[in-house]
Formats: sequence, C-alpha cells, structure tokens
Amino acid sequence: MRLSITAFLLFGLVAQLPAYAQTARPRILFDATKAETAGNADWTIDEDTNGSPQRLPTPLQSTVTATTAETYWTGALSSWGIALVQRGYAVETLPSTGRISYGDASNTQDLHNYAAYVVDEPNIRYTGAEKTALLAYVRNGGGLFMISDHNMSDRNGDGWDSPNIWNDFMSTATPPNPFGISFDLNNLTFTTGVGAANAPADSLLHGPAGNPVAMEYHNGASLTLSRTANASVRGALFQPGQATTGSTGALVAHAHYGQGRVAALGDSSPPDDGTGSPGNNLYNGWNAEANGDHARLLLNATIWLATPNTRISATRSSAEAAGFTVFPNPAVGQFFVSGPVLPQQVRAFDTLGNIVATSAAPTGTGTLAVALPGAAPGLYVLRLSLADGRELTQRVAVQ
Ligand SMILES: [Ca+2]
Ligand SMILES: [Ca+2]
Ligand SMILES: [Ca+2]
Ligand SMILES: [Ca+2]
Repeated sequence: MRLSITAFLLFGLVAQLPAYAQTARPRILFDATKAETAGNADWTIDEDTNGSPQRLPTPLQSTVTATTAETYWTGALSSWGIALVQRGYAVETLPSTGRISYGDASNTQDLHNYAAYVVDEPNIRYTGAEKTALLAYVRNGGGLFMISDHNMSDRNGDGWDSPNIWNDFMSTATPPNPFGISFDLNNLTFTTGVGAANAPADSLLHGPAGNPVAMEYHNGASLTLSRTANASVRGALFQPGQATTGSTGALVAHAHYGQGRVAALGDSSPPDDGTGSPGNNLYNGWNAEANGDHARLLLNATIWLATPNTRISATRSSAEAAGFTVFPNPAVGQFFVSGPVLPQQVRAFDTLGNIVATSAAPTGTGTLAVALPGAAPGLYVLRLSLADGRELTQRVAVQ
C-alpha cells in the first residue's frame, strides 16, 4: 500500500536522516514519457528545454512562496505544479528518458515513491510491462490521474491518441475495465461551462480547494461508467443534459481500485494554464474558464488521489478496525474522533515522531476534537489512548 510504504519510509529513514524531513512531502509525479509535449501540447509543469521536461522544476520548488506566479516555471501545467507546492506537496516530472515501473528498486523514479501520478494526454501506447506497473501501483495504494483529449487527437502521428491509449490500458487488464471507466471516442465542446454536482460527499466537488460546480470542454471526450465493472466508480461532473447520477456523459470520474484511487478527465484543455514553451497554441482553462472551477477541481482531485485511503477494509487502521472514525481526512486545522467510547486522549505525531498536538480530556460522549493549528501540510499519525489501555492509530493528512 502506498501510504504504509510512505509511512515506513518516513518513520524508518527519516529517523536516521533528519535532513530528509525537508523533502518528506507527499510527492506528485507528472508524466512526460508519452509525448505530452507533442504538437501544440505542452502538458508539463516545467521544461528548461522546449519539448524536453526535466525531472525537477527550476527554479527549485523550495523557493516557491505563497505569491509565486505560475510563470516561475515553463509549461502549460506550471499553474498546477506551483499550486501543489504551495499546498505542501513536492512535484516531479518523469522525463522522456524515465521509466514507468512499480516495485523496481533500480529505478530512482519508481512509482512507489509517489503519492499520485498524473498523466495528461499520453500519446504513446503503454507496453505490457507498463500496464502491469500502472495497475500494481494503483492496486497497492497509488493515485492515478488519467487525462485524455478528444477522439482523433494523435499529436505525434504514431497511430494512437489518448482516449484509445487509456482504453487500451484498461481493456487489456485482467479482468478488463478495472476502474469501471471508458473514454468515449467523441469530440465535445461546451463553451457555456455547464456541469453539475451530484453528491455532497464527493471529494472532487467538495475539497480543500473549494467546491467546483462547472466545467468547460474544448474538444474533449466524455466518459462512460460501469458500476458492474467497478462498484465504486462515480461521475463528478457531466455534460449538459446528462443525469448527474448516470453512467454516460461523465466529464470527470473517480473510483477506488484495490487500495488505491483513480480519477479520469476526458479533456486536456481544463488543466492548460495558457502559458508555456514558445510555438504552442495554449489557452488558459486552468482559472480563466468556468469561474475558476477547473483549478479547484484539479487540485481537489490531486489531493484526493494523494490522500491515504481510509475506506478500504484491507487497509483499515487499528483505530478503524476498533470502530473509530476520524474525520474529516484530509483536514485543515482540526480532526474529530468518534467511536464506541471516547479515547482518554488523542495525540498527533509528525513524521519524525514528534508530538504536535494533544487533545483535551473528553467530556461526555460524542466526538473528541484534536486541533492542529498551524500544522504544516503533510501526513500525521493520530494515536488514540483508550481507558482499557489500548493504543490505536490512524494516519491523517493535513492540507
Ligand atoms: Ca524552468
Ligand atoms: Ca500518438
Ligand atoms: Ca481539448
Ligand atoms: Ca504555464
């Protein structure tokens, strides 16, 4: 599982190498192995050489502040990258010389190192080994963001465009359609910015970045969902005229798979921030359309993908196994704990094992609040101390 691996690394390695704490932020990987800068595309967070994004953006992300402009980096996804850094994440690119693997210690950019993996409009078909790695990554707790463009959008002329590449990846899995999502081979444009929320508990529509309700499509493909293939799949936004609880005409969808999560979007235009390397026709869909909802949606989705999965029984924490619930998770400044009894105390530990917060003594029944005012974004562990002597833990994420 991704998070247990992350936690293991944090607790196992950081104890020996305190300097690692500076980089102990959840890492988000943006793919550049699939010709994401072909033609007019420039789907990268930063490229120092036009068309060849490098692993680490420059200037270094450690110099990014709350007021850093997206043009600090060069790429049509630089807004996305800068915003993630500003929210406490570390970002990297898997360059064209990189390798897609899972569980291969010889690969310094092996997917197990990353909380989420964003692939914005792949233009080269996945090999069998890459498909196996992608599925294993998600099954074991990774977060995969699959973005396509419209049908007939083969930008590098190799006979494969992104909707077909994603469908090929999913249809050849065993069993097929593991996420319950397929990309429709169509080409849709909605210039009126129509979309609708379908669920108050949807993490993409209600998240740390806000509550997006609208989306514009500029030559994108809709999604068809199958709850028979994956009972957890849901559409977050739908094309005009489609039922927002239905299985057709979804624009954004998400699902659980194994211990991990996937999100899908059928248009590469919403993440486009309108600025990048010279020679590309770029348009600001990031925050200049749909009242800025694209940025909210994409950030919520990335954060959700990178958040510990607390809902799958196979990965239940000891606190969950004992009937306790910690919510919201992720949260900003405060978590609440409820359960069969109230713990005598709840303490929050950072990744170095330092106590960063302690709850007040419980009064009565109901919930116990644990406040972490000013806590840096990242992963923490809550330790619940019960009157009967049990010590239970729950991983949480602060945004
Ligand atoms: Ca740069
Ligand atoms: Ca192609
Ligand atoms: Ca498009
Ligand atoms: Ca940009």
